[in-house]
Amino acid sequence: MTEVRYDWTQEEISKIYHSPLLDLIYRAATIHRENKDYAEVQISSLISIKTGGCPEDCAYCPQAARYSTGVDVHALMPKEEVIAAAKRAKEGGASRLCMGAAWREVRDNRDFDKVLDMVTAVNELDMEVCCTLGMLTENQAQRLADAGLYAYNHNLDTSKDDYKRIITTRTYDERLTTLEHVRKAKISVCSGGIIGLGETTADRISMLKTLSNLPKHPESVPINALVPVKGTPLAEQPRVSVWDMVRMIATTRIIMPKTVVRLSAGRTEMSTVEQALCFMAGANSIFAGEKLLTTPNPTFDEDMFMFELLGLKPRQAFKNGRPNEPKELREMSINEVF
Ligand code: SAM
Ligand code: DTB
Ligand code: SF4
Repeated sequence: MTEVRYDWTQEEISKIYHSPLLDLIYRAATIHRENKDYAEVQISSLISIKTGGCPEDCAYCPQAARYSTGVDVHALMPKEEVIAAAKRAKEGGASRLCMGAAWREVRDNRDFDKVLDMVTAVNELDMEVCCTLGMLTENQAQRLADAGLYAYNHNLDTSKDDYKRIITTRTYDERLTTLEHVRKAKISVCSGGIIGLGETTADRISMLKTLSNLPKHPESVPINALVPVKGTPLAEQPRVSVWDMVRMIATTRIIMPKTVVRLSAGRTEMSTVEQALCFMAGANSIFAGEKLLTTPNPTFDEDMFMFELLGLKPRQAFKNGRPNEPKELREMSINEVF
């Protein structure tokens, strides 16, 4: 069994990232097969429950109010619409629903009460519920856990040094503090980043170092390729090469062997062959459904065709136990992925 380490150094990760590509893929694939049912891919579906008008200045984001991106601003979606979308996602094969809100942070108001209600309702559909709502206090994380939240997504996006170039309205440490609050509430942690922001490879490696040096590895790490959106400061960024995506996924798989690695934004630009390489390199999760939050994504049908072709199968919900199980049981199961 592969040893799980929490003390990876920049030099060690860099050596892995820069190793000859086929050696890198082979090593990642070997670890993947030692640790998991490698043919099983978790399908998560995204729904934007509150869109646009965000006060933050994240340079990549079409939902930041300060950029003219053509994204329509929507208030919080009614619960019935969320449930209908969750049912469609489940029919499409998704075992997890991730609800995203264009908020800087959660406020203790009626909208948060409504989100808690949505969490409970989607949980009752036998789906793993995930939220990505911005920063959380310890108490808010606990309230989400009590409502039945399974996972929380909160990305680091890039390295600590590069952060100020991408976002000035919050700090890296604030991001890490929210991850601590999520961990403390025994919610599964989902945290990763974006490549193609104009970062250096050292920044990518540094972000992976931060994630792999956390007291526990995140249960999922999404690797997004930037979707350049007109109107954002990063609109003219060139698309990332698939080789960079493969290197990033393989390195993540090697240093966090038990983590679910999600091939996230950017799949519409990738061929089936390119995505197959990412699965070979250790990716075992995708976002499915024709939209991410505001940008396009392959349809469920296209993905099912790809799964069939590659011999992949969707992972069932709650393989690691349920959030409402007795606390001790949940503590045991939450980091024993697969
Ligand atoms: N507002 C919350 C937050 O920032 O945590 C939740 C929603 S936010 C849109 C979730 C994540 O989407 C970001 O952290 C970022 O990693 C990703 N994202 C946003 N725009 C993107 C883009 N254009 N391309 C790739 N990923 C993007
Ligand atoms: C993540 O890492 N990627 C997703 C999800 N977590 C919330 C979001 C991707 C957003 C891409 C741009 C958009 O559709 O607005
Ligand atoms: Fe707001 Fe999140 Fe977009 Fe940043 S990434 S502008 S916090 S919605």
